[in-house]
Amino acid sequence: MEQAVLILIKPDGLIKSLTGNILTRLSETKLEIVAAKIVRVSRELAQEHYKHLKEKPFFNELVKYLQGEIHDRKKVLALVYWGEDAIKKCRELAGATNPEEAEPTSIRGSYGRITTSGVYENVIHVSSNEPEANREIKLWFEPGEIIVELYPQKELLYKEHKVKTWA
Ligand code: 3AN
Repeated sequence: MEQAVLILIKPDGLIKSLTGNILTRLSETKLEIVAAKIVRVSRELAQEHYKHLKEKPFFNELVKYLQGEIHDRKKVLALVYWGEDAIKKCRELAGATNPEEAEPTSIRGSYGRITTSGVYENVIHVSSNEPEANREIKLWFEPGEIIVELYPQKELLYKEHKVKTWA
């Protein structure tokens, strides 16, 4: 079954210069990249992304981590991969959530760690299932930023809507 998955290379992945390694590993899946961008993550976006973990004791630290406040690297690389069994393939490569339990050759097993504050710094986010992938992709990307039509779209006509353009 063809499906889409959201991948985030988190601030620890970026500060450790792991982007190239991670993209090379992901290319083993033969999936297609259909969207990619660098994002400065707002508190609102991070909270919405991790809303299923709102009640966890590590929630605030996790939000700060995704915003890059822990690594002083305030950005993430967001990508959408698309193709056959995309979620399963990417999650296998990523490895378990806890980097110490992750298979040693997986991305998290190779590069993740547990900080003294207890948050798992696991370098990469991969959507956990199809409904979550759909929710997350719509949260991180606008329709025009994805080169295929993954979801139904609608057109709105905005009047006196301020947009930025090159000067
Ligand atoms: P995954 O990212 O593998 O889908 P989630 O969504 O349960 O796992 O967790 C999101 C993030 O929250 C993880 N990537 C990790 O950084 C952090 N996290 C999850 N569980 C824990 C935990 N028990 N202790 C500390 N941090 C955690």
